[in-house]
Amino acid sequence: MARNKIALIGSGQIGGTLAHLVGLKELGDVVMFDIVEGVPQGKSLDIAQSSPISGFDAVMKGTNSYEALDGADVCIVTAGVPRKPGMSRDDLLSINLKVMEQVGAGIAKYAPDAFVICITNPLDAMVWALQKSSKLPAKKVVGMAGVLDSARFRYFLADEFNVSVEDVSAFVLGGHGDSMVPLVRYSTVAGIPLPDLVKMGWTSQGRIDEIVNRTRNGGAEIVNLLKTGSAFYAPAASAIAMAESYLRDKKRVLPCAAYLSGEYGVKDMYVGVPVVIGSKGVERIVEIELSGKDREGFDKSVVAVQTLVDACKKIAPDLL
Ligand code: A3D
Repeated sequence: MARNKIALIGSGQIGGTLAHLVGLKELGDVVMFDIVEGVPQGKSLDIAQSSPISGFDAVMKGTNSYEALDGADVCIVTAGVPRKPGMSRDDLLSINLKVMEQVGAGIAKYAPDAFVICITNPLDAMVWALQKSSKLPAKKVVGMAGVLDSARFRYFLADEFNVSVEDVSAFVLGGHGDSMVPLVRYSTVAGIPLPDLVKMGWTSQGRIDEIVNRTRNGGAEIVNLLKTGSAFYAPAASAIAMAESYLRDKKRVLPCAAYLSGEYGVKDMYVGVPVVIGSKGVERIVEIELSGKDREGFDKSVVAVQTLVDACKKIAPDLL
């Protein structure tokens, strides 16, 4: 059986980590693309040279030409500029919107059957722009954010309870960033919801609130520590989980920025919701009932995404 082809558009911090993970997990051959000459070529050669030691077989190719994307099964897009300290994800909007238009055209021409995962920030608006500019079916274009946000939540909870991360599941909805909505009552340790763990004396409501806040600011915490860029190991691992679910038809239920056409009362927008990812792309949108504070938080988050999408429409009216 021929190997899958995975195109990484953007070969920076996340792109390089993605290529390494694709190799280690033997998901397929890799094409690394970037506008900077030498970077995708150098990183792919370096990773290829690690393959005899790590024990994987994969073609690793670096390129500055969209042609090399030809026939890719999965495209993971990180092209653009990351946040610097003091810069919000929204400041990135106009720069990265232009990048999405170029990348969308390249994917449309050379990889129209691919499953496309967008990581570039501001995520919910960029994935929308990427789908519009590539014109690929909406179920084949998703944004990575929820897997990362929920992984952060899971990690902090596992640390709090001193239990394995494997036994903690977490549920995060809404847009990526400060408006994300971690759903405490759907987050569990071995199936026990967090409010029950508070009743059992494992932790206090105050500590849960602190962890929720830390999760919301998870990206900024790392930006402030690194000073020269944003998180890349966990974002890359998150996108790989999504790509793997598609390529291996695992049908995992993962929180992703998905195109909504009426679900959750939202139309023509990408918002973070749980979806089933299988060989057809987004095979199902899981619509849970929201009430009270959760609904309020979700609606607020939708308004934040809408503002960004409206700004995109203003800058690039031809995207519609
Ligand atoms: P970085 O290491 O700067 O890599 C970006 C790469 O994109 C660089 O190598 C650039 O040369 C390249 N690039 C710029 N313009 C183009 C273009 N027009 N075509 C092709 N390549 C181009 O950044 P990074 O890898 O750390 O982050 C990539 C993106 O992911 C940024 O927008 C981040 O803000 C975003 N990000 C999102 C999350 C989410 O959870 C959604 C988390 C972390 C980072």
